[in-house]
Amino acid sequence: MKKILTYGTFDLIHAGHINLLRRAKDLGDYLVVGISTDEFNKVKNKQAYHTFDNRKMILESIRFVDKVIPEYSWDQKIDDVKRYHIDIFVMGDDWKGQFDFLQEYCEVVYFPRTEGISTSEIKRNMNNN
Ligand code: C2G
Repeated sequence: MKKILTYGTFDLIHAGHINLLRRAKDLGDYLVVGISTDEFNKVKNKQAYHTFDNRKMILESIRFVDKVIPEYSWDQKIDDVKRYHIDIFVMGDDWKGQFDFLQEYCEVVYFPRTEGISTSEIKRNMNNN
């Protein structure tokens, strides 16, 4: 069984997130997603609209996703790769190069971001209406 791992806030889930999750799952058989806790979002300077529990529930309902774990620190990735026996780590290419240190433990793949859509853009449009 080929196991895949990715992380994110996944707030106001949209086609860009779904494209990433689908392509990640297409690389293997089992997709683990680390979803940022509300506390870790503060560290990332991100203010999510949905709470961790709501974002987790939504992710768990996506058919590409097999397991959702909390992301509470920048420093948990190596432990997670080992704990879940991950074969491929995946992120969008806005993170290109940032996680190459994981190549010692698993393959690292950066997918092109989906252009023209982002959670912050959605929030901006909502605020302007
Ligand atoms: N993404 C994408 N296309 C978009 C928007 C997002 O491919 N239009 C991807 C991002 O590149 C990321 C994933 O979807 O791989 C989740 O995006 P975010 O929720 O914005 O995640 P981020 O805040 O970048 O958190 O430790 C890693 C961090 O937790 C990543």
